[in-house]
Amino acid sequence: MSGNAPSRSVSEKFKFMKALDGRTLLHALSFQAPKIRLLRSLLIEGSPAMQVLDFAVLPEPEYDLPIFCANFFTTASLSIVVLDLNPLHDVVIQKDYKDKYYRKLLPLGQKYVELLPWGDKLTSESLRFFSPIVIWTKFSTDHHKHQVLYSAFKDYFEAWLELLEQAIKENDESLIHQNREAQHKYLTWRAEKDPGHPLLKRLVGESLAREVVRQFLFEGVDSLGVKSFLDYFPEYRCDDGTINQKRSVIGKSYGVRPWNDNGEFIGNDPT
Ligand code: BLA
Repeated sequence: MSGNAPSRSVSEKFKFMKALDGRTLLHALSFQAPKIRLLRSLLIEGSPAMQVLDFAVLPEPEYDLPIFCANFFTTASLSIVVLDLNPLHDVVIQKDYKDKYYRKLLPLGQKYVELLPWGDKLTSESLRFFSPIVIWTKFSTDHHKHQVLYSAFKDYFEAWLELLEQAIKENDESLIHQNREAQHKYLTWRAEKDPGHPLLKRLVGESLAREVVRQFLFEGVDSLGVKSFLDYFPEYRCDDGTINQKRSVIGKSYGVRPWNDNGEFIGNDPT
């Protein structure tokens, strides 16, 4: 590459990618806006009938807003879904944070509890990034369910946009720091352990997958903070100081929804 060629922006570089199979297409979009540090979406159109939407909106650190997260993986037979306003701060310990954002949204969560039921056991560590209204579901792919999911997506996104509109900028430096670090911890978790990584590696190869993950999907992981994965999640440290490659050190748990109708966590014991 010539020395004075303009460097391509991140979104340009990942805008359209063709997978190693020569057929699957990956399409990336990203935006910034007032109050929004990063809105990004990765759409994967594979064959036969494999589709992925990984859509997230990450606020500026001056706002303690939840992170909007829509994660849909579907094949001809199976759909795996996470749809949530992922809490920025702990909603089990920090009751004031939970009440601030989720108390009013509990009826919205209730609306989909039966239509999109709890998707059985999952990586236990994921639970701390989920809110009392999380939709975590797995189902045999069918058109009707996809319509319900689309309706849930619209409802959840509208609810999040309303929170965004009402959000007031924080001026206290120490609170802004806490927000920034919480977002960095979230990005650090997902950049290392997101369940989609193995498939992404198979599709585009290890090196491009790593770039997509660190520079696009979870952009900010290398700039918002200096702590490492093991600083945040020391339980993953192996004897030789490396990161345990297992996705979970606890294993899978929470076979039933661990939140009650009042949004209280009732799954203290991950078994
Ligand atoms: C599976 N994706 C899953 C599962 C969850 C999530 C909970 C079930 C497996 C498990 O228990 O871990 C999603 N987990 C999340 C999210 C958070 C979390 C959103 O902790 C947020 C904190 N998914 C993608 C992309 C691909 C993808 C880009 O986002 C593919 C390129 C695929 N997700 C994917 C696949 C599975 C999956 C293939 C099944 C893999 C498995 O169960 O091992």
